[in-house]
Amino acid sequence: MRNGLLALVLSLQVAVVAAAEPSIAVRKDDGAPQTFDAPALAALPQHTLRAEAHGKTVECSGPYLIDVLDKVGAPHGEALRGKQLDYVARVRAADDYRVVFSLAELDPAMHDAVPIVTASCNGAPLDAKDGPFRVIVPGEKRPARWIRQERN
Ligand SMILES: Nc1nc2c(c(=O)[nH]1)N[C@H]1C(S)=C(S)[C@@H](COP(=O)(O)O)O[C@H]1N2
Ligand SMILES: [Mo]
Repeated sequence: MRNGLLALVLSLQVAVVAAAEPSIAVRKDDGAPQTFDAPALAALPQHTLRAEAHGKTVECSGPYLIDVLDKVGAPHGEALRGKQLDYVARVRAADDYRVVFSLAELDPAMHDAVPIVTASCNGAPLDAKDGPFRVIVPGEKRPARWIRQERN
């Protein structure tokens, strides 16, 4: 546990290894990381959402972030209740930018519009600045948690 206030830390690390297929690594607490490349993410149920950033609407598709976290045992739906409501997902990008989501705001059974992990917006793959993967967060007034892969 990295933070004494938290019963569980779920960490989604976005990382690109030069010689390998781009993938994201997801880890629950200090468990073993599980990696997802583009085909693995595409194999999960896909959702398309429209969201606004800097006054422009984008349409992006991909799995719900919670469905990726489900693969390492994150509770959602009926299982997300009581003591689980302080569980968080930490997301880290290659530039070490970090954001946090509570599981409750990732779960479509709890929240109206929930974040996806996308590899393509407006019908095109993300470019090198934003991609290969980006979390799109509907309903945010600033896209500060639209965490993208970036190399500064
Ligand atoms: N990896 C990473 N993601 C990030 C950031 C960052 O510095 N690094 N900045 C955030 C902030 S504060 C904003 S406003 C948006 C900016 O996205 P844009 O470059 O597509 O406008 O990306 C967010 N995602
Ligand atoms: Mo920002």
